[in-house]
Amino acid sequence: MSLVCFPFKEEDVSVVVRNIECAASHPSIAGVLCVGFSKGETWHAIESAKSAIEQSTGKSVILLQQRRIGTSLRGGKGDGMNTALVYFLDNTEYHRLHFYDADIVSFSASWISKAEKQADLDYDVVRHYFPRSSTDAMITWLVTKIGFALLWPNSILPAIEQPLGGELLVSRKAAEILIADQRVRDQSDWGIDTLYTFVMAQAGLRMAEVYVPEGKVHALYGGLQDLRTMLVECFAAIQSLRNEVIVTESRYRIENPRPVPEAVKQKIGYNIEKTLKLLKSNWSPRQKELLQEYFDPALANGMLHAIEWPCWSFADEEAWISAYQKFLDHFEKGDFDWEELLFKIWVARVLNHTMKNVIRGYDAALGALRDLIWETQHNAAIQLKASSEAPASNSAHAIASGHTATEGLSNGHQSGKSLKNANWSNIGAACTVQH
Ligand SMILES: Nc1nc2c(ncn2[C@@H]2O[C@H](COP(=O)(O)OP(=O)(O)O)[C@@H](O)[C@H]2O)c(=O)[nH]1
Ligand SMILES: [Mg+2]
Repeated sequence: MSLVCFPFKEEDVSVVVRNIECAASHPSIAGVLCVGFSKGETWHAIESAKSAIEQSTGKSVILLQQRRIGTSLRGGKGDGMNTALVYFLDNTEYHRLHFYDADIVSFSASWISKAEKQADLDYDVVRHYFPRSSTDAMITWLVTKIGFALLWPNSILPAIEQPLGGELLVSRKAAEILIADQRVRDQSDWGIDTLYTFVMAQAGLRMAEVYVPEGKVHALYGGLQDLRTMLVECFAAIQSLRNEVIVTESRYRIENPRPVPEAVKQKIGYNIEKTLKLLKSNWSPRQKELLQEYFDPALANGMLHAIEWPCWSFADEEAWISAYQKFLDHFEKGDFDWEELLFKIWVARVLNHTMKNVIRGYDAALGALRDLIWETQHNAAIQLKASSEAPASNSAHAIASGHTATEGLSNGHQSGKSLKNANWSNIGAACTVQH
């Protein structure tokens, strides 16, 4: 029998309670663990509903406040998920642990059944993946998947559809590996999903992805501004891993997707007008200096023009890959100016994607995102191959230092220019400023 965990902060209580009831009613589930950030309104609503659910289902509902497991980073969802791992490992009557976000309106028993059925084939990890709108998942595509493709192009990481997804099942073996890892315990913030996914791949765990055709309908953000903390923490998580190597192979299986529902295809995931203002906001003289010191002139000039007039065509795929490598080397989490630059350049990239790819239709937009990952992965793998075939002294350095393909790309010799030939449609012209 399995345990389901819902990590929660403050959510629509009727949705949360319904989800707890749904999980507790499932025949494979013996207990539902709710791990709260604090004892707020949602906590009290669960507390009030708990005994009625226990009586009607005959299952235990456990309500825990998250422990402070990490010590250096902000205490957030990572502490919540790690608190659940510790509880699961201490309570050996449960064989598997499922995680689901508490705010999912479309959650149903079939999500649990799908994961259980796949885990019966001895997968250590089963992840759910969903149809997404073409402007959704911009952190996943542009930060996590790009980072995985650049840094570990030969691993399974770039192939994982939704590496930041909070819906997954882990076996006891996977939970033990995760919690034994100091890097996981330390990642108490939004970076936790990156760390879980990375450590699973590095440990060579058997991983499967199952497709949920109805999609994940959940609480929406007001605009890209609300994603700033998540962006910074997810990027910093990748950056913290940049010198790691993956030598193991994982067994990996993915269920084919189905046609994407029309409602998902037509959804625009953020407010474009509100977002345009973000390019003009919070500039400091130091941000402009950093921009000019570290980034390609076309990108730097484009960002400076965007302060005066809304423009984004400079933030194309190639510019993003090149900037990403600069951030990998120089970004400093906690430094406001670096965080603002990452955020604003990402905003410009999201706008560019929207205006260049999304307007050509859903399939073209998703195609452009997939091509970007594929080309980035391919180029990084070529670099890695070249460095391993280089004369002994060079390759010895690459291996001994644990460096990966991006070193070759970012140390000035290639500077992202090897990506020039990538098969990205280059529709955007240089930014022009109109008054
Ligand atoms: N325990 C705990 N749960 C959190 C925390 N932050 C977010 N959550 C929960 O994690 C899940 C995912 O968060 P959400 O804001 O919906 O992220 P998104 O779906 O990626 O936009 C939801 O159930 C949140 O209530 C936290 O600091 N601690
Ligand atoms: Mg959500």
